[in-house]
Amino acid sequence: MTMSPTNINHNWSVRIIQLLYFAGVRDLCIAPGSRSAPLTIAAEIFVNNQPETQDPLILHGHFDERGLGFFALGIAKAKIRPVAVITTSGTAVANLLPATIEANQTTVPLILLTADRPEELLDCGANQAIRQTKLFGDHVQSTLNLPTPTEALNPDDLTSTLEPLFAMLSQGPIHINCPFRDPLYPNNLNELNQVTHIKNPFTDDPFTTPYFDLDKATNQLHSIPLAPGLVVVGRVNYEEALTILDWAEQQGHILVADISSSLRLLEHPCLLPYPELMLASISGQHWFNQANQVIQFGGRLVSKRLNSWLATRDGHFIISTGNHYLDPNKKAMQIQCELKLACDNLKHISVLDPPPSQITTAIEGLISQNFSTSFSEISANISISQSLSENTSVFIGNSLSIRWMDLLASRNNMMLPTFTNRGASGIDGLIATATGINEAGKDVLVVLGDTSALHDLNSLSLASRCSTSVCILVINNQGGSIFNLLPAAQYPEINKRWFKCQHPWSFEQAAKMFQIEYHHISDNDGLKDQIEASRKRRGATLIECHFEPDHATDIFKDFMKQVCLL
Ligand SMILES: Cc1ncc(C[n+]2csc(CCOP(=O)(O)OP(=O)(O)O)c2C)c(N)n1
Ligand SMILES: [Mg+2]
Repeated sequence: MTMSPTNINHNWSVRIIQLLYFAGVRDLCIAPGSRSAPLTIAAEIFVNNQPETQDPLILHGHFDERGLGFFALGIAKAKIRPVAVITTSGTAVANLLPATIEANQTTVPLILLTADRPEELLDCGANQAIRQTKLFGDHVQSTLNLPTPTEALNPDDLTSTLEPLFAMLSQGPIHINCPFRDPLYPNNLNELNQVTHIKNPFTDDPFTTPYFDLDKATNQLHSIPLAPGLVVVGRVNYEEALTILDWAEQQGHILVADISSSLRLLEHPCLLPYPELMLASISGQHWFNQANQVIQFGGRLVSKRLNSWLATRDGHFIISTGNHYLDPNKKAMQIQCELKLACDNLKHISVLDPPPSQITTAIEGLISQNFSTSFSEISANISISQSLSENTSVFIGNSLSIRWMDLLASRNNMMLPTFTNRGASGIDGLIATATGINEAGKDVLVVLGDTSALHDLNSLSLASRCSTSVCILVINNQGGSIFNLLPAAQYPEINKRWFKCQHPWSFEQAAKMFQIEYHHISDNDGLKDQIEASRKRRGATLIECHFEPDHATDIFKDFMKQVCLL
């Protein structure tokens, strides 16, 4: 019996969705479009037919593929599991590139399902038909161009085609290009075949397939010398951060934690307070310099000072789950393995005793002297770090906020999942990423600059539908003030126009457009109160603080002169 053309596309698409589910996908993000209609309809039908007892697949929609890609990235980071995205053909696909780059740099498992015209409609002037398979270049682990489904192709064969691709997810995103021939829509949903439930055809969970050489990693870990050293923690996920802290507690080791590690904001005897300020001070530097070797978990340290210091050490070992090399100084030996395995095999190393507590007291004294009375961009970031509460995930935007937080954030008695987009350090997609993080069920507090917020304005529509609290803090210094700390500052007029892109705008009307609660705040206590109030409210709140463009960077330079003398 011949199958109707809509059912050929439908059976193929249902099987793709089923295999995604067996690969561990529980969140599927969908952007609108006709070419992807078979996948979208199959996803909807799959979801409507899933047994109540099963861990459900959840569908998320958004009109903008660029924001949707970042939203998916946020979900994958927060849930620590693969997330799939469906787009139509053409430039819709290209809009996934920024989020894909970030995912690939930081080994986040995204699955890009891009619908396409069949081969016979490419390079012949057909509408919305572009060459898609090379669009992601080196920024995906692999691209697969599926055949256009026909009656001759058996959906069962998709298992062996997709399994090796899914096995690459532990290292980052994969791209599956899905051509479909018309008709793309059934005349009636009832004409589509029922979903036939299948058993999981994968022998292993593809996402957890071992991706490193166990013997090699174990030997490398044991070869790390005993010498007195330091342990630095860079970007690791929350579960990995817990494992490392647990190990440090058992071994009595002190950790130097980067802001992207989820450990920097925690007050704990195993965590060095204010690592970067410590390293900037004379007495702190003296302490750091006693360490000959450094073991680093995860990579991409925010602190340039720490990176420069690492270049001066005799031994530097980076332990990372990913296969990207992570030492900008190009000196470190990198060991690829699970961080838990590393902790289990690092019982032999010796680490410096913590520095004298007077250094911390002196640093805290300077912070309080400089930033506790007046309201500045820096004091606002400190107030934010003091207003965090249980059940919150923190997402810190690139540019100055992440630097203020890394340098100056107060410590709390809670360990909060902390996220950043430091793979490629883009200022794009930050609101979308934060709303994706919110899908893991915790409240989210995101702090970002005004230019970054302008970049991702339409993602406020994603924020407007969040069911738990999302507090979006926009530090509006009228442009990209980071350039005040860069050589561009030597030419004030050029800096203002071409680097900072100074502007007069405020976000009140944007919040209104997306029906988001808005507050303009101009003092530290007001900021703390409003963060607290936003937590009690469900949904999104946009809090904006205005500052003069050059104020924070000027007072910061003065402050650092005082720190250096400690
Ligand atoms: C997508 C992208 N474009 C450009 C840049 C370069 N860049 C880095 S920081 C920055 C300015 C950010 O301004 P804002 O968000 O207002 O933060 P502030 O510097 O004021 O803290 C720019 C343009 C980038 N990192 N990513
Ligand atoms: Mg700014």
